[in-house]
Amino acid sequence: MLKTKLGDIELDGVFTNGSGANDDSLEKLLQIAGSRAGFVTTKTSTFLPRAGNPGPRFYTLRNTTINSMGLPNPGYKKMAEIIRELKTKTKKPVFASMSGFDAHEAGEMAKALSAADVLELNLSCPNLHGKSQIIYDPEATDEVLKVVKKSTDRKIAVKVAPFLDSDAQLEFCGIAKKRGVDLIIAINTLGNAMYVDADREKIMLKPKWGGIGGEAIRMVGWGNVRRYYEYFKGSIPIVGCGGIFTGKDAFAYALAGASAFACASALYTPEGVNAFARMEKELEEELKKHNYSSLAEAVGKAKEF
Ligand code: RRO
Repeated sequence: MLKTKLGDIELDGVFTNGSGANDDSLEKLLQIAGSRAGFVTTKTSTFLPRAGNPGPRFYTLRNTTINSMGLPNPGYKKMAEIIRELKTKTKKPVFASMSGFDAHEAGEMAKALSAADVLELNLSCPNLHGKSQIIYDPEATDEVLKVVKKSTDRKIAVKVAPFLDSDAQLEFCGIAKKRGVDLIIAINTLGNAMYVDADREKIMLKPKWGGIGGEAIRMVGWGNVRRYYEYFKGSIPIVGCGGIFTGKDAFAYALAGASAFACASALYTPEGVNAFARMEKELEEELKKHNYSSLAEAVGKAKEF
């Protein structure tokens, strides 16, 4: 059984569900809470309920996923009710993923969602076309963080997009530091992707473009995590996300600098939440094989040439 710490949050279990993987109802969240997940993350909620995009909107191809869900969720008021109910049934920390479309919405939502232990600001949904991802807009990011920080006494995590440009990532790091972000969840899916089926001569998602997750983005995940690790030097803990299917994948994320791990694509399999127990066992074996006596000891230890 592995334990970890994210700042002063102690976790019995080092994995969580990456927001979006079957986590929009009390029933699904309870299933995650009943597994070896160390904490539970909700589907991102918005100010108003949303049906999301028309389908088909999700595919798994080998170990890669593409989605254009479009933020289907019951709205933040209902999500706050679900979280309150969930908190009566589990002792595991609950992360409320949220996405306000502007700073005012975010502030209102943050108050209600403070029923959770941590507010996870999703500044990186790739599927809201006609609206730039907040994370890619430094001024908007700064404003949202300022307002949310004022509206809650909870810890604040930011779910970040894959940065394909290191200087843009470093600019975000400066804002996160200035605004007192407590945790980084890296990375969300890689947007602007498309699945074209050559045999059918067809774009397979109804909304055409979507975000890819899973194996295809794992190296981007490692690279982004490492950059946060080097910038924050351990002062802001990192949850690694992107293509984690095995304990060995998680071990590599730890070596890059992550202290816990979020899985999304891996949960869209018949194994479901049982994947957490399997990966935990595999990760324990990796740590032992490489002579680490705890996960904390391995964090950031990837050797360099
Ligand atoms: O619901 C979605 O379309 C979605 C979200 Br909110 C997100 O953060 N990442 C993603 O790949 N899909």
